[in-house]
Amino acid sequence: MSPVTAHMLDELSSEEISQLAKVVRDNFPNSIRTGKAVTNSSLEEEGEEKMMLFNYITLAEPTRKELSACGDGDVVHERRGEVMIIVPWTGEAYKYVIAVKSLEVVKVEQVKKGQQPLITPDDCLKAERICKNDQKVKAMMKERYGIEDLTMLVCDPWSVHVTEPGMEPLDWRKDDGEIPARLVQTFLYWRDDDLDDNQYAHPIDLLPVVDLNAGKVVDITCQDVAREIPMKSVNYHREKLKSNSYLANVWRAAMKPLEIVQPEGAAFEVDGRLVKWDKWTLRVGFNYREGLVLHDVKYDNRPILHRASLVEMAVPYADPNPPYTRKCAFDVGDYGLGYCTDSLELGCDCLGNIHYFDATLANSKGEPYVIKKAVCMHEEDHGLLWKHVEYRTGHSEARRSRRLVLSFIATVVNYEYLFYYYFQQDGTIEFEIKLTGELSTNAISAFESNDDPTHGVLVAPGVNSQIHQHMFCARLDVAIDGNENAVSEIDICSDISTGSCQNVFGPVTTPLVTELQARRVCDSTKARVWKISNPSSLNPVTKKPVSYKLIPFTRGPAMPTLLTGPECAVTKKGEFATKNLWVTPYNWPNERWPAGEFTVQGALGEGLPKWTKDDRDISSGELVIWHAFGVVHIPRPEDFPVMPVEHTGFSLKPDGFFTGNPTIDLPPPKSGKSTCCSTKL
Ligand SMILES: [Cu+2]
Repeated sequence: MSPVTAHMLDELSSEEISQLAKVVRDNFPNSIRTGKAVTNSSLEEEGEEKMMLFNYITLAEPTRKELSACGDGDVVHERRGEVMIIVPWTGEAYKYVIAVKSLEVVKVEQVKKGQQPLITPDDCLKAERICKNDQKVKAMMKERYGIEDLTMLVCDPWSVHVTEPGMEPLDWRKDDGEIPARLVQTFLYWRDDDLDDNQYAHPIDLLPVVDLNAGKVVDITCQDVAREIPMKSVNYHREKLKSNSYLANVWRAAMKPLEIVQPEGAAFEVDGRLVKWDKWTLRVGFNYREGLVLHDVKYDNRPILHRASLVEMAVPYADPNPPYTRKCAFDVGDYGLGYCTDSLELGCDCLGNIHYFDATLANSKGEPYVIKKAVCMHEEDHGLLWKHVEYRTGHSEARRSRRLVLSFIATVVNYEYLFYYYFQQDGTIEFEIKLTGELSTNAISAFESNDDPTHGVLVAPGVNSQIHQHMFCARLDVAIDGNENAVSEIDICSDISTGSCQNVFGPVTTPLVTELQARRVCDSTKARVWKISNPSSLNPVTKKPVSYKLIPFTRGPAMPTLLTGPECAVTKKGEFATKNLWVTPYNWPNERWPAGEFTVQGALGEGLPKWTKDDRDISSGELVIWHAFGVVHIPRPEDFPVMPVEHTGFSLKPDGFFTGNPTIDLPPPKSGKSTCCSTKL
């Protein structure tokens, strides 16, 4: 049974996950359960069991209305869980909604045939096993490269997306009655001598496509003439670095230690998933798809965000040479950031006085597992918050900025995404994404010169790293001082019509009142921001609605929206990333995923473009802000073998939310540990 103290937003416990899985097994129609097994599977020889696959088991979060009905949430209400299962031998998928306490099945719906739920960690491993066991892959590896033992073969599992328009054909749309294919394309790499060798230095010109439902390879693409596998080792693993002759005396001189010390412990309080720090309160959530979710974010008990998370990411690759026209990923919808979340390491990933939150997820057998230390929470010194010196008297007042950081890290195949929410004492919230990890490299295409790829950068001999984008989408259920919110666009413009000296410039405010009007892009020439205000709460000083502004991240150059052409399938699926701002009326749980619920092989035009077509009224009410942003990644040799972090993100900053500097009451700082090391005092 669920614990009596469970909050409606608490994720499912291990016990609850097991119970829900059992309910689904018990309720699953016998006719389907006893269906015939797939044939000709590469894995049959391996003796793999045919079984119903649990795609995810997660909390079905309540609506705002349901949540407010239970007051402060301490009262036990009937939480609900959501379970997605796949039946490989029919190609069907079913979504169950089940009451967590009574275990009553509230709803069952069959997913439209052919729509594919995301690729789970188990699916990724299975795709690699199928590929490595495939007779044709074995034959081609022998024929093309003289390799018979595939122990060192690495098969990176990439989602397959729509192949039209303008993309390399790949037929997964089976005729009626056939089992729909559930496809994973596998980019192949070689490891030189052992499992620690960096495979991305050894890309192989061979692209098998696996059908997970059929359990076999259904397509292999390669160039007419095999390229030699690049064999120069380029490593980052500490053991390999030690032994590699090209880095003799590997480690530079170690610097003196830099430790973060909080002698009296951290300043935050944690009660279950409820966090209190300085004037902030928030609730920590986590699920298989979004990873970290923030609920009920308040400053000084005034609401700011009802819910916030990262809900999608479009990663198109810009190589027109087949088969790379198919290379793109929607990392949130395709793989699930929660599923890809790493267990963090104290003193390495996280420095200082850390509180960790674990995450509980389900594997494809419906069994719970725990990602220990999935979310890190700590405090950071963030330089000065404010300062002034009265130069006549020499008196100085300064306050240091301390911020609360909540973060998690996802490894999506080759790449690492580091997600950080920062809460500052002045009411500012920042969201920063750091991008690192390994470039997804490829053998240079036969169409390219050997040493100068047109659509990528040579990062090692024979190793091409293609140009690509990472376009993210954050979903913000805003609640600025309450539920009644409105959005406007603020541009800073010159006004040469006023006065004769033409010295006038200032903000021009445009209310965003319908969905189509609210599809907006950044304009750094106008310092464009978007203001979210509460018309029913006036600031006593300005007599205007209290507000926060959404500021696109200013670190680094201004970044464009999605750069793929208007007819490209990636653009049609990732249309959310063709604008930086969308605003919709709150519609939970129907409107959660900006590129659609099913992104793998999914239809074009789903999500935000579809919802906003009706041009609904957004002049005021419960609103959702969708902010798309990202980076264009022109790989550098310096990004190989592992990439120093790139940054992107945005800020939410109070603008007329307070009557003055909210940190004026911060006591003067003192640090007993800071020392003067200068010899000339
Ligand atoms: Cu990149």
